[in-house]
Amino acid sequence: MGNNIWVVLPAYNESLDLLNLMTRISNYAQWQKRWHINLLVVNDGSTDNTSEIAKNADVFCNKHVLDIIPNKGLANAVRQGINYVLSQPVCDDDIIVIQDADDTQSPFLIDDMAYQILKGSDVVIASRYRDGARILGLTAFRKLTSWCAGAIFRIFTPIKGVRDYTCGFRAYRVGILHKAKQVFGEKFIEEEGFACMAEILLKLKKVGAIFHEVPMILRYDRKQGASKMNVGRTIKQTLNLVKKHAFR
Ligand SMILES: Nc1nc2c(ncn2[C@@H]2O[C@H](COP(=O)(O)OP(=O)(O)O)[C@@H](O)[C@H]2O)c(=O)[nH]1
Ligand SMILES: [Mg+2]
Repeated sequence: MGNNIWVVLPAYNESLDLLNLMTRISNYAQWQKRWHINLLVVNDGSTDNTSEIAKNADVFCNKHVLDIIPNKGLANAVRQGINYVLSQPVCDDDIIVIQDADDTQSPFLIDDMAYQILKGSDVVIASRYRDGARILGLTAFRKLTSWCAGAIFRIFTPIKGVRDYTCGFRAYRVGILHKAKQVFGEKFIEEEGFACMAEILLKLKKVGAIFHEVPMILRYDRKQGASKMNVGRTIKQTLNLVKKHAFR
């Protein structure tokens, strides 16, 4: 049985929201009794004081800060974050949670996600498209683009148990990530930018992962900083990814 949860936060210029989130993760770590919580902030060449905030934050769990200089994008940060955790003394039943650093997703949901992993899932997604989910404060345009992306993936690259292909808040069993690294090596995450989120699911499907979703309340209204997503580029990357993987 695993005892460790590693919460990985890819962070690029998140000085306005990071401390609030780290405090909530600390509260979660203090409240729960089941897991040993480790927090890894992957500061991706931020030009604000994200790195200092991460280093100075006083939290009720083990804390690591990885500085990448200069900024290389979300996919690289996720790749390096996963590699960092896999190089630590972890076992296959430990869990890696990746979530946005913008304080829009509650860390207390980690409890439900980890429980689903204990029950046998390899990947658990905090989903915007399950009963009980809510999206607060996101523009209609962003809601529409996310929904369309989901519809395209469901039609062309369906994965059993998955409705939300693009949300970054997920829990992964360490064993399934090890397996994907064995099979794909450095090609596990090839896409750049936000498209890597869907790519990770498609690659994990190929190594036989079991997927599950729990409903998430997305509190975009809490976000103080600007979104880092370039919508036009993400749409282009998404369509390319679907083309590569469709009907395989
Ligand atoms: N490491 C890294 N993280 C990034 C980059 N761009 C965005 N992110 C992070 O990816 C996550 C998602 O970005 P976010 O602005 O929350 O997107 P949105 O919530 O979809 O508007 C956040 O944790 C960002 O800090 C980047 O260039 N590098
Ligand atoms: Mg976000």
